[in-house]
Amino acid sequence: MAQRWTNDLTWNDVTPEAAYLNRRQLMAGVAGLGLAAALPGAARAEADALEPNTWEEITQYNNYYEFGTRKEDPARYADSLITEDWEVVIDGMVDNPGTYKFDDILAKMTVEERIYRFRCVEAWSMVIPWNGFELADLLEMAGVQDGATHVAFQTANRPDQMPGLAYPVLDWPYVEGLRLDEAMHPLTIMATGIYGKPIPNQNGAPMRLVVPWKYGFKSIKSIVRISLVDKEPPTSWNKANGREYGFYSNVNPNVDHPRWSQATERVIGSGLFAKRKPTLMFNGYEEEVASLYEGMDLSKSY
Ligand SMILES: Nc1nc2c(c(=O)[nH]1)N[C@H]1C(S)=C(S)[C@@H](COP(=O)(O)O)O[C@H]1N2
Ligand SMILES: [Mo]
Repeated sequence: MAQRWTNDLTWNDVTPEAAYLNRRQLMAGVAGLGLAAALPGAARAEADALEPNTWEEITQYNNYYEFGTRKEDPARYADSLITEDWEVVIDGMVDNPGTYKFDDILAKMTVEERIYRFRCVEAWSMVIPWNGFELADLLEMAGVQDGATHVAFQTANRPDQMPGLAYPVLDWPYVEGLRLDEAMHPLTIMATGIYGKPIPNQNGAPMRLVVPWKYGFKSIKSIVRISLVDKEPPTSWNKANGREYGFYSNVNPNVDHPRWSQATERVIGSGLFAKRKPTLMFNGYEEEVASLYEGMDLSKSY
């Protein structure tokens, strides 16, 4: 008698990985055009060896306090954020200030896949296959003026769509900042997708910053304003607790958080008895970014 077999997998189970493979093939195809080659050499070779987390891990375990402080809250509540007709204000020390439609920005930018390590200050980590464009390209479009030294970013502030804003966990809206040379670095991207699909709301749709050598909280989500300024801008976590969260927040296994060690990290998806691995200096991007901090005392400029 023929053995009965029921398939308990649906296309939902396989689509993200399938899309990912197609994306990889696509990238292999465009490498000759120089798009994939844009990623600095060592980081690019490295990315090929990284094993990304699953779609489920990346989209069900999130920090996005505008939707609640539990890891499962953003996946549950962030659908209420309306991302259609999204606009981004670019202002401050730029030649072309204005309100830009997200769709118009995206049409002008070169979107690439970037597989990056992602290390939260809470000492967990993932590997995420982002799609996005270099922030430098957007800043060049805006025309950065002489004298600008930093870039300030702001998240949407919509109490009707973001239930977490009812709680004074942070001084809303969420704000972040980078030094201009950090913002212009080729590893710094604006992510608009994951696994070749549009970035889900819980991960910061329609456009969020990704700075892979810094703790995750620097990677501000759902950006509505980008301002070129001439001094270090205030940042949400630094305002909340300056002793625990500095402006730089570069991943550094030698500088512990006042309440826990940063020497190792819990690898998300490695099971109940989660595997820990050693945290790497600048999250493994030392070769690319260490020169930005030459001469700085990293225990003081944390
Ligand atoms: N606006 C906003 N951006 C945010 C946060 C947030 O609460 N609000 N959390 C940060 C933190 S602490 C981390 S670790 C990452 C998490 O990104 P992910 O959910 O895509 O993994 O988003 C960062 N960006
Ligand atoms: Mo984080």
